[in-house]
Amino acid sequence: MVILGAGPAGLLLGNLLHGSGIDCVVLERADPDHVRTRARAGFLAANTVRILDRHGLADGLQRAGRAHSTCEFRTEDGRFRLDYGRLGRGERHTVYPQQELVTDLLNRFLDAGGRIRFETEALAVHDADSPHPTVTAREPDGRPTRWRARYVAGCDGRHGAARRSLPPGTLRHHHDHGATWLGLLVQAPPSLDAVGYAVHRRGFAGHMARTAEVTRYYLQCDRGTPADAWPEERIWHELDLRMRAAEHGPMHRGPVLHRTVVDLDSDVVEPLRHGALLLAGDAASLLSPSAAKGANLAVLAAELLAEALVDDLAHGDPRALDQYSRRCLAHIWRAQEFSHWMVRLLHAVPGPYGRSPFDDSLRRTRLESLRTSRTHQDWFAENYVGV
Ligand code: RFL
Repeated sequence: MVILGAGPAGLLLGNLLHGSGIDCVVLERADPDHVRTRARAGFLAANTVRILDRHGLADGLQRAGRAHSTCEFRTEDGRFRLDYGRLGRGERHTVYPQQELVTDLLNRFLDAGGRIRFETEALAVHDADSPHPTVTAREPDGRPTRWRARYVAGCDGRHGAARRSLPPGTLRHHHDHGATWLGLLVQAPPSLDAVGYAVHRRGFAGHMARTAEVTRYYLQCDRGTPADAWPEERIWHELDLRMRAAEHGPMHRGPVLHRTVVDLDSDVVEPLRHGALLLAGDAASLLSPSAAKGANLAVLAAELLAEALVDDLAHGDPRALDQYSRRCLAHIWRAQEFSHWMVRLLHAVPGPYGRSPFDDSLRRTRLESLRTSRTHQDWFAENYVGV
């Protein structure tokens, strides 16, 4: 078994397969330091925690993760909070930075004797329609190599080799939400004890705790804005205005540690299996970060895929593998639907004729319904934490 990519999907899959006695190797383009320090997600769904716990991989997040169950919306009509831990299914998030989770999974894999080749870039998957697929790769010294396997798991993200190797005619749904976020990691404690979503005519602003000392902020910006375009004074000015700091309290300032620009788009590959090539995580589907689902879906897919591969390879039962794509896509589309709804709740995305007062009024009405309707709040909570 060859696994492409050592993100949450590839490393969980590697741990589960190795733990079941399936011979596997992980090929990872980056070096170990980069893999262990890449800051991205932070909100783990209850189901993600259950999956990791079920396989004895939740020690770190149980030790250092923090339960989280409140979000706050700030709009032109005031602010309101939803204690989503008491709504819907009563589930919470666990805040645990993705790089910590990846480090835990990597350490566990290596301690158990798992094989991983860092700085080895997969170039293409060949003969996926045969029982003897191969992966061509480039070794750290630039030498080409070829890996043989019974199956190849494409967990190498959106721009990886798995996606490039899909047969012509594969369906790829793509949706550009039209909005762009400047993502910031700031060396400062969280400014509020909730996820903050600010809907403002200057654009969206978001606040998400990461640790007691580090906070993630998002600011909607124009498409094409370079990550370093805004000086720090402008960032704090925009955050203060959009989060309405004058009314609701100041933002805790600190140095900006990291910046990234994210165009909000979504895509889904269908199906997720092409003979011996199976896709999971961002390679299968990319979500806008509006609802914090990507890492959670990656974990869910890795468990589904691991169970199906063990059935096939260890017990000769191919049924779960045959159903993998259909089962995984059901979760993916549900997450896509909710993320899409969140994007429309939080943004005034200019259409071809500029800002639309009609869309603005719909958005305001949607927020008002969320503020006042218990039924709507239950639906929100179930989807917000669920994957
Ligand atoms: P990853 O984590 O991208 O890992 C893929 C790995 O594959 C390697 N790779 C290759 N290796 C070999 N050969 C090649 N040709 C290769 N090409 C790539 C890469 O180096 C990498 O190590 O994918 P995976 O495992 O599918 O996990 C997906 C998640 O990382 C992603 O969905 C989330 O980070 C998305 N996301 C969030 N998800 C959440 O659930 N909650 C959040 O709060 C959240 N916040 C975010 C996010 C993503 C963000 N960005 C950067 C788009 C915040 C941001 C800013």
